[in-house]
Amino acid sequence: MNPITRRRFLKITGTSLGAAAAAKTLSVLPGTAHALEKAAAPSGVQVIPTFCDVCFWKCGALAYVRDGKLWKVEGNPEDPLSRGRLCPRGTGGIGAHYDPDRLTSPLLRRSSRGKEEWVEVTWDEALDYIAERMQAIKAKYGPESVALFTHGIGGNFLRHAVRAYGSPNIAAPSFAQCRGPRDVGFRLTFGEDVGSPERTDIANARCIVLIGSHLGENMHNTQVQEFSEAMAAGASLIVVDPRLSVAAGKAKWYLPIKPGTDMALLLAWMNVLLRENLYDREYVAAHGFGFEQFAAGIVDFTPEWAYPETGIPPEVIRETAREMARYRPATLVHPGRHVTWYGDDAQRSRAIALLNALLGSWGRKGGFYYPQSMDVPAYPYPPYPKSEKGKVDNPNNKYPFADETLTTGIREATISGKPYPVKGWLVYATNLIHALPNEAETICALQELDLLAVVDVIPSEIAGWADVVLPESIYLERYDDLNVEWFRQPFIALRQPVVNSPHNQKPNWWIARKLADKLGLGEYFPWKDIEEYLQYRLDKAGYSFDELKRKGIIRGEKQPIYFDEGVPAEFATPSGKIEFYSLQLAQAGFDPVPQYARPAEPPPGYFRLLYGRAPVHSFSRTQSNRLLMDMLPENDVWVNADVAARRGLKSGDYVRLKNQDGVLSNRIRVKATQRIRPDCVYMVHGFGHTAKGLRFARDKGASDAQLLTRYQTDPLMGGTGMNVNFVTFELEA
Ligand SMILES: Nc1nc2c(c(=O)[nH]1)N[C@H]1C(S)=C(S)[C@@H](COP(=O)(O)OP(=O)(O)OC[C@H]3O[C@@H](n4cnc5c(=O)[nH]c(N)nc54)[C@H](O)[C@@H]3O)O[C@H]1N2
Ligand SMILES: Nc1nc2c(c(=O)[nH]1)N[C@H]1C(S)=C(S)[C@@H](COP(=O)(O)OP(=O)(O)OC[C@H]3O[C@@H](n4cnc5c(=O)[nH]c(N)nc54)[C@H](O)[C@@H]3O)O[C@H]1N2
Ligand code: SF4
Ligand SMILES: [Mo]
Repeated sequence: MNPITRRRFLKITGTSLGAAAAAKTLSVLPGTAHALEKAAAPSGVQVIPTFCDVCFWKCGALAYVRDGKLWKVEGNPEDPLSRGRLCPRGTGGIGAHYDPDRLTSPLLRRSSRGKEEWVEVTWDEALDYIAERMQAIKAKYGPESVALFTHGIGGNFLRHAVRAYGSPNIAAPSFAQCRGPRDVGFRLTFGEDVGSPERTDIANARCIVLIGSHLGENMHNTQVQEFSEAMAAGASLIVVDPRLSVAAGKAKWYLPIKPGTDMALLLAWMNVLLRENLYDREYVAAHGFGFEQFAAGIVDFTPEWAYPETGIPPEVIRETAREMARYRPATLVHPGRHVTWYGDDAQRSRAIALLNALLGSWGRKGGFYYPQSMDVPAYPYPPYPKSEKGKVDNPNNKYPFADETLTTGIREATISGKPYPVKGWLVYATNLIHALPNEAETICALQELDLLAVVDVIPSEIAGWADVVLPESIYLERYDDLNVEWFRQPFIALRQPVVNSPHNQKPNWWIARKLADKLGLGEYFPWKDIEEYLQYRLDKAGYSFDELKRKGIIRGEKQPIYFDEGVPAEFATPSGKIEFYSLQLAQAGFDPVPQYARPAEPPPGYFRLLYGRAPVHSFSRTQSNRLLMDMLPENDVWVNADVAARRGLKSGDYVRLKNQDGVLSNRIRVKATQRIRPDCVYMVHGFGHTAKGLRFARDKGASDAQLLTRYQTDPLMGGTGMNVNFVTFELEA
């Protein structure tokens, strides 16, 4: 959530400092026994609460240590996100601690970049190397010429160090390669985004619409738990996906849409809601802006018009629109999360926002709630130096609605040297080779650098290109910054060390602090260690660090989360209303009401490459984890059964995928199935590792990222639509 939203939020919910102080006596809800008392631990067993980091959901966990060794991790019953249960990846997280392929010591490159030949060095040597080069870059080009790529809460202290050093160029793939278009589309419409964890009231929804979001494979814990509760309570489910996902298997309506045509379906749905007068007229009248122009803008998009685009028959479009209207406002059209698909993604997300607005679901039970948070002041650091040059990623505001930094924009600037050169990359916990489309461009950018330093836990592909590799302690071995969560109910969560790091790994806060020292930026790290830092923040907020260490979670008082409960219906848009018509978009030269553009067809003999998640893996980060690999050791490529038969392929055969630019994948097993349309194929992201040091993960399955040589950039906000690549099969002997 952006700061303006946060301030507004504090105002409207009355969460002043006083209210926060009053809330702290309710740190554990009455009647809830303490988690650690419940977890009856046998003697010799220690139970330590922390939160998970196998993905970014941050579930509260209880880690068990037996005879000094990490034994198991379970959900912390006190935690509103996990509710006492972890997903399989969370449970398997201990595999990261025991991974024999872990980085064990700082490494310095001893031959040319990418050769993966190293010498082990001390932490001082490694950090001196980085600091010297950072100082040289600063002297020659200015501090902005060092960029930080980072993903997740573990990057907080390095982010702080890089800001202190003077660079504003800090980017995460979670914007331009993930949820950016969604957040922009929703903010343009409601003035706020949906956040993470998403403010979706799945538990109370009576009708759920999933457009691609494959909940159940996409294993964000709370959402999956709420989803199964809603289904058990009889919610009606509509799933739109070219592939019969796990969720689609439970749907009342499954719409096997032609990939890339969701905008046509969304427009037709809204058209039906208007024509049949099924939308929430009162809600729209009270909160809408520009409704007349919007209605005029979508008048031609009938179900008959949408049919040849989407392949969804008009009656199905009508019936599903009526189904949504039947349950409104408790109808949730899920906004999705990884929405960088076709390059028109912010507008598609805006159409999803508008559909929700017609159903009156924003701010209503069963739709989108207003999340709450506790007030924990930031640590009072000296102000950061002002950057004269500004950010490098989005010159001349080319993408006017990009409100976070673009990873791919930094990459572009690194290659072109414009608007100014970028000469150093610090990379923390993001495997840019797998996370960014067009690997060749990434490698081209790397060749321009005077410094590439990577902090990772395993010898990932991006670490393989580094000049210096820094081995981090895994999340079960370290403290991180506090998680002051925005959720249905406010809470603070602590990540704390459960076991020691097995070798010479160090936590990010230690690395950031030490590097800042070597850069002469010690004043920005006035605390002696992270415990002092955490203690300070909690003291200022009036909470007890000891209590948090014991429980892992401190919960605040529940507050109103719906308009009906007293949340004021205010919208931080220019008009102060829900913008059915967007003047901001019109002024910037974009469609003020979403419009449809037909996606390109695959060349003959080619299939659109789609990809997604498996419940037991996270991105490219878990294929070295023996416990998780035991459950899914390689990915396969889903091929429509008729297509497979025509091509002489059967399930279990190995093929290579060749994309439109001639790039050939690693070998991958065919899964011939009726569960996917004949015009596309599907694979799980994250496999097909190539790094030498990943002795176990290497060559298992194929990498989707390698095949994504093309991407379509979203003109509103710079997101990279990646579902625009096509592949064909090469048979394996
Ligand atoms: N287990 C697990 N869970 C995760 C993660 C993980 O790594 N592992 N990562 C988390 C993160 S950060 C994210 S962003 C989310 C991502 O998960 P989601 O937000 O659910 O998004 P995608 O991965 O894009 O969704 C892929 C689905 O979209 C379908 N699809 C592809 N093209 C189209 C199309 O044109 N139209 C429609 N309607 N559907 C299409 C695919 O068939 C597939 O079912 O998952 C989160 N949850
Ligand atoms: N082709 C393709 N590209 C995608 C996606 C896709 O589905 N397909 N999904 C997109 C989405 S939705 C997202 S959110 C991004 C995700 O992108 P990333 O967050 O970059 O995901 P990973 O590829 O898993 O890279 C994470 C890296 O962090 C390392 N790591 C893990 N734990 C730690 C730790 O505790 N400390 C440190 N220092 N390092 C650690 C891992 O070893 C790995 O090298 O990718 C995006 N890009
Ligand atoms: S959803 Fe799973 S992997 Fe993600 S934080 Fe929660 S338990 Fe960990
Ligand atoms: Mo993501």
